[in-house]
Amino acid sequence: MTDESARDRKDLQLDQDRIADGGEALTTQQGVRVHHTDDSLKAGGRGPTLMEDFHVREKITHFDHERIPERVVHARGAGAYGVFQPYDDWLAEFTTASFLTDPAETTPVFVRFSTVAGSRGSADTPRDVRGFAVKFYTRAGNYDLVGNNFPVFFIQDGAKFPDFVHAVKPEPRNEIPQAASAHDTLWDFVSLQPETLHAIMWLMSDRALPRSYRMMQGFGVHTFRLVDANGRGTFVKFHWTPALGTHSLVWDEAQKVSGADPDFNRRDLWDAIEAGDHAEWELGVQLVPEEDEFAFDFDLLDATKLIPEEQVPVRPVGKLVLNRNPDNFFAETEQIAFHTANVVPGIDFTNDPLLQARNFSYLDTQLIRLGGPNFAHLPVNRPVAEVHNDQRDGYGQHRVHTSGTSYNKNTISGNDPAPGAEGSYRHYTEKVEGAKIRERSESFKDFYSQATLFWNSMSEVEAEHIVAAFRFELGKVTDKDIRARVVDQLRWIDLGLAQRVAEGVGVPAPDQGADNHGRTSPALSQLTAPVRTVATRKIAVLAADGVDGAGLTSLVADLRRRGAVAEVVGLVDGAVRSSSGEDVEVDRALPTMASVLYDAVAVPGGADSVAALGRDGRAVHFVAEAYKHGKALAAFGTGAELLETARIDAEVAQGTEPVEDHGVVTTAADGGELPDAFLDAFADAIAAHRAWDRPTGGIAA
Ligand code: HDD
Repeated sequence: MTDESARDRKDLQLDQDRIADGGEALTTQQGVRVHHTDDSLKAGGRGPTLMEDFHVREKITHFDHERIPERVVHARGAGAYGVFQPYDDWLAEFTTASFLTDPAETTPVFVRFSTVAGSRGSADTPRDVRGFAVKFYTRAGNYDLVGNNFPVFFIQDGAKFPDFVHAVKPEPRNEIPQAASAHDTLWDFVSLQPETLHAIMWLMSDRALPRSYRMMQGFGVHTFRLVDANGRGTFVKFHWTPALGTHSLVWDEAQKVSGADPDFNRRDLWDAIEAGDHAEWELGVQLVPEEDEFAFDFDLLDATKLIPEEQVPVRPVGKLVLNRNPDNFFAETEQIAFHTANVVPGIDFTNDPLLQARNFSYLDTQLIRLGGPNFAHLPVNRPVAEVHNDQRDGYGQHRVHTSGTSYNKNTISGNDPAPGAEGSYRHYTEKVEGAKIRERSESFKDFYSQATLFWNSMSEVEAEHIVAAFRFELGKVTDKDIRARVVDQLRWIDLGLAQRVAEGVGVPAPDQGADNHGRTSPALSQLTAPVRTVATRKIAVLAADGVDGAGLTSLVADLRRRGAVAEVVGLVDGAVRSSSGEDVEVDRALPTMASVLYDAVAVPGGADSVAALGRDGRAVHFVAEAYKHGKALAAFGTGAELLETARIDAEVAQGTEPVEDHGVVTTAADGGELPDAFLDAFADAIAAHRAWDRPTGGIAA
C-alpha cells in the first residue's frame, strides 16, 4: 500500500522502526563504517586472528545469539497484517468495545496462523489443530483473540495442559515423530482422558488438514463475556467464517505436500496477499443471556463443548481482511506475543478453568521467549493506544522516561499518569462463593454426547475420512493395549465407529456401546453448505511442444478472468512451441511441482504435446494423482488421450458438446475459442472443491 491515506495507524507507527538499508555504508552496531568484512584481522596473511578485531567479533557474537526459544506449542506459523471493521452497531447493546460496534472505526490487526505440535521448522500440513490468533490494535488498547480452527479443546482444565502437550509432542526418548499425533504417548493419554474425545474427533476429521489458512474457520473456543455500559454481562462465543469457504486436503495429499512444499500454507497466504487476493473472514457471535447460563445440557464453562449453531445462531458482526505481508518474519511473526488476558473494556472472561490457566500462561511464556518484561515495546506488540505507567527498567527497556517519579500516587509529577480516566477497564462484577477445592465440576463430566453429535453430523465421505484417520493413527501405535483402550472409548461415541476402527487396527471389535442419541448439527459438516468459488484456486495446465496454443491461451485467460491462478506447467522450463509455431511461456517446470500443489489440472490438445506428456511418467502420474485426490480435471481436443494413458475411468466427449463425469470435463473441440459450456463446467468442478464420488478406487484419503 503506497497511498498514505490508505495506510492504517499500525502501519504508520511501524515506520519508526523500519530500516531500509538502501545504498547505505556497512557499519558496526556502533555506527562505525566497516572497511572490509570478508577476512578477519590477522597477524600476517597466514597468521592467527587478533582479539582487537572488534568488527568480526561483534559480527560472530551477534550471530551466536540470533535464536530465541521457539514457542512451546504453535512454534510453526505464518502471519499477516490487516484490518477489522464492524458492519453496523447492533452489538452496542451488549458491549462497550467500540471496535466491535462502530462501523466507522477500522482497527488494524495482526493475525498469526500456526500448527500446534511441530517445531518451528516443521511442515505446514500435518494432521493437527491450527492456531488462529488475532491481535486487534484498538484505540482502547490491544485485544487478543487467541483461537483455533476447532471450536473445542482437548482438555477442560489448564492444569492438564502440560500433560496433554507432553503426550502429543514427539516421544521424549528420541524426539520422534516430528509434528505428528500418530504415536503411543498421545493415544495412551487419550485412552485415559476421555474429555479429549470430542476434540480428537475434530482432529481425526478433515478439519485438521486445511487446504489453506484462508479456507478455515476460526473460533475463540471459550465462552467469553461481553459487558455493556451498565456492567451487564452476556456470554459470547466468537466465530470466524472464511469468505472462500472451509476446505480441506485429503490425508494422502497432505502427507505428500509435506515433501513437495513444506511451506504450503505459509506460501499460500503470502502469495495470495502479494497478488492482492486479500484473505477475508466474517466475525460472528453466539450470544447467551446470563439468565440462560444453565439452559444447556452441558456447561458453558467447559471448553470441550460447543453451542450448536442450530440452537444459538451465529450473528454477523464485521469483516476481517488480511492485506499486508510482514516486512520481516522474525521481527513480526516470530516476536508477536499474544495473551488471552489482553482485553479491552467491554470484553471480559468467564470462570472457564482452561481460560483462567491461559490467562497465567501466555504472559509467563513471553517472559522466557522474549527475554524479559519489555516485550510490549517490540514494534509488532506495541499498541497504537498511548501507553503511560510507572513500570520501569528491565532487559531491553526501550523507553526513556523523563518523569521524576515512577510511583503512584505522587505530588512531584502532578500524580501523572493517573488511574481512573474515562474509558478505564473495569472488571465485570461477579459474585463468587465456594469452598476451596481441587475437583472437576460434575457439570463437566459428559465426555461423549458432543463427540457423538459431531460424528452424526458428518457426511458419508467425512465419516470415512475419520475412520481412515483413526486407523492410520492407531496403526502407528506400537502398544496394542493402547489401541484397544482407544477403541473401547470410541464405543461410547458410536458403536459402529468403534467397530470400523477396530477392524482396521487388529484389535477385537466391541459388540456393545452407548445408544447413539441420534442428534445432528448440520453446521458441523464442511460439506453441507460449501462456498463455491474458483477465486484463488490453483490450476496446472500441462503442455509440451506441439500444444494447441490457441486453446491453451483461451483456457488460461478464462480461468484468470474468473479469479483463479492458472499456471502453464511444462516438461522443462522456458517456453513450449505451439502447433502453430508460437512460443507459449512456461510458468513452472514439471520436476519442480507436483499435482498435490494444485486444485485442478487441465490438459490442452495438440497431438505432439499429448504424446510427449504421455511418454513422461511424471506427467502421467500428475494427472492420475489429481484424479485420485478428487480434483477437477479438464481436457480438450486430443488432451483426453492423456487421461486414458493415466487410466482415468471417465466418460469423455466425442464431439464439441462438453461431457462432465465426476469432475472430469472434456470436449473434443480444439483450436481457437473453447466452448463456454466447457469452460463453465470446468469452473463449476473446481468450485466444488472435490468430486467425492469417483467410481474407481475412491479417493485416496
Ligand atoms: Fe495456547 C500459544 C491457542 C490452550 C498455553 N495457544 C497459543 C497460540 C494459539 C493458542 C493460537 C499461538 C499464538 C501465536 O501465534 O503466537 N491455546 C489456544 C487455544 C486454547 C489454548 C485456542 C484452548 C482453548 N494454551 C492453552 C492452555 C495453555 C496454553 C490451556 C496453558 C495452560 N499457548 C500456551 C502458551 C503459548 C500458546 C504456552 C505458546 C507460545 C505462546 O503461548 O505465546 O502460553
